[in-house]
Amino acid sequence: MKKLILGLGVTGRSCIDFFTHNNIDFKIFDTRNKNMIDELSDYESIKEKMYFLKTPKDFLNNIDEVIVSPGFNPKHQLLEDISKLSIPIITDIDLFKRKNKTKIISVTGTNGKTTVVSMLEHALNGCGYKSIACGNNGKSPLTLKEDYKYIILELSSYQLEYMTDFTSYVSLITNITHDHIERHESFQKYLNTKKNIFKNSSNILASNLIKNIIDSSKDIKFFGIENNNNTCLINNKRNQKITFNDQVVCLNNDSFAYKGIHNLYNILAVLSVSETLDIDIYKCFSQLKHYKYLPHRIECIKSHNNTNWYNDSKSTNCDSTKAALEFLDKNIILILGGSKKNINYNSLSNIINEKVKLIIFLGENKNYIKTQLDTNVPTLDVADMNQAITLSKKHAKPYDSVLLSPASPSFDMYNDYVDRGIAFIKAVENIVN
Ligand code: UMA
Repeated sequence: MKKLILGLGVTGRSCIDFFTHNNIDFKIFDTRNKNMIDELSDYESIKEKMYFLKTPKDFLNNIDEVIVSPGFNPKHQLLEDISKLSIPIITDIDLFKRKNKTKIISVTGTNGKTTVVSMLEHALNGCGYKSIACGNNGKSPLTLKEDYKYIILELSSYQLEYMTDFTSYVSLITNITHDHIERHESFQKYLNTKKNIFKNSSNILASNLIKNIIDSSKDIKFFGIENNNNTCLINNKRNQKITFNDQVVCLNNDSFAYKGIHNLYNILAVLSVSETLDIDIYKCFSQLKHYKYLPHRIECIKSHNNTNWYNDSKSTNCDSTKAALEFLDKNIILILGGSKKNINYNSLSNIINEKVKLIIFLGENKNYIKTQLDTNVPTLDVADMNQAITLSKKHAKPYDSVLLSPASPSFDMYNDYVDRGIAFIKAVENIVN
């Protein structure tokens, strides 16, 4: 009997290494043409195990388990055939959990999950608990080589859709807003997939932002801000010792600046986990003081003639762009757009009217966004990043901000959001001086 791996990306490659190392027989299928796959030469020794584009007859004979990559199209005929034959479908995460019994902290959410797992990794290690963040942040847990006290798993809805083993010591949802509707078909289905994270979890934590949309019969402990009295909530309890203003959060005599209200929520998420793990909250807080934010998230990459240039390429939906606009002062030149996605851009109209002085549209969905936005803000269309930067420079006055926050994926022009962010940084370096 053999395993079948679907998809030859980060996940598929980690499965190949795992099976090879453990002497388990396998084959791989990827729907792309093999000419499109990078570094195929790395797999010369197993090329007879690899199949591309179409599967031969009787391909599923002798297959006892399928490991599917998160991005693999759930409607692909092969998955239907696999289900008809009742062959179990699992993920790299399930495979990992079979072999490794370390306590797991699972994190999901529409936005903020990579930041929360990296903040947790930073804080737990700083407090003396050896931990690592992996999963949707790009590191398959199957590649881990060392022992850890805690494994922090970032889980996307794509992974949660295919996973079978949800066991976690702590599971946490940062927030849930409209996203990935192409894949999940409706918000309700997307929400239900996200809620899988709570199955078989010893401690369930969630932001109070989603209190109204999740099942309160579950034993959920909420964290967040109670707006009516500006109090912080940690695991259902008001914590009067944590105070904050627009920029700074304090715990007794300790304080540090945070980057936008969405990051205050992320900080409270981390403090909730640390309390759940019985870690001293003061110690955890003082570790967070030294946390360095990840690139491509409201990252100030240049200040020139009193104009700040921000790279927020990670923004692939309206809520993250809204968070960036809320964080910055008025008079923003906003570079918006990318590849098409089924979201309603009208939710950005109010904040754009309040804060933005010019929208520069870049990307294939510019007309789609325009038909949905209800604003009187002037707009310009550009064909590439250099043009976007040249025009931003022309229109920027002292104390304005220029913000790349596309509220869209990047695949129309770039490999991913990192590639897009790097293109922005390079163009700013070349043009703004
Ligand atoms: N493939 C097919 N058929 C398909 C779709 C894909 O054969 O229908 C093949 C592709 O040709 C490619 C491989 O599958 O060879 C790619 O698989 P994949 O899309 O699952 O990508 P991986 O490289 O395995 O990366 C995945 C996650 N990608 C997606 O969920 C789309 C990565 O998240 C994650 O870091 C990685 O596993 C490790 O866990 C990326 C992401 O964009 C960063 N995630 C989305 C998000 O954060 O919004 C969900």
